[in-house]
Amino acid sequence: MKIFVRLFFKTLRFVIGPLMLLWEFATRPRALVRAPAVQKKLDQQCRHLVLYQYRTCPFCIRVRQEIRRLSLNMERRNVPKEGSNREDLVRGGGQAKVPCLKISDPAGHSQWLYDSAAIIAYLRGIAAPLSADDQTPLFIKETP
Ligand SMILES: N[C@@H](CCC(=O)N[C@@H](CS)C(=O)NCC(=O)O)C(=O)O
Repeated sequence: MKIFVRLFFKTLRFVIGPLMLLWEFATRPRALVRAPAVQKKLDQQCRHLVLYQYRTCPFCIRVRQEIRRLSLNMERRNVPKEGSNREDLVRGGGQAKVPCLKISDPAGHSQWLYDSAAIIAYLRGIAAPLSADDQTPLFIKETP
């Protein structure tokens, strides 16, 4: 019986997974285009960020869409059932839950931010001050 239940969920994932990725592609937002100097500054900040994710998790898709919209370039790590990424996530953040944003400081300390809404709020926060600091207009045009 257990094997049938497992097979059922595996099949479900097999069918729903590609549909979710298709949906992610079809609903991808337009990426903001910044002045190169501003983007470069932001890229430097984003080097300290790593998103732990599942490819077909709806909460991760929500975060990835916002990353795309804000044109943030950061590393993403998939978290399979076993492996070093999951071990790092559990050891660092305390939970095997995604999405999770690892925020490292230059001294090597890390904070682990769970919850898609909190991650999106944080990412909007780091993207926003650059427009105020910099005299160059932050968003100069949008691309399709
Ligand atoms: N409220 C959370 C929900 C996150 C969530 O439930 N993530 C699922 C994947 S879709 C998860 O990691 N579950 C634990 C597991 O699969 O081990 C958010 O918005 O990020």
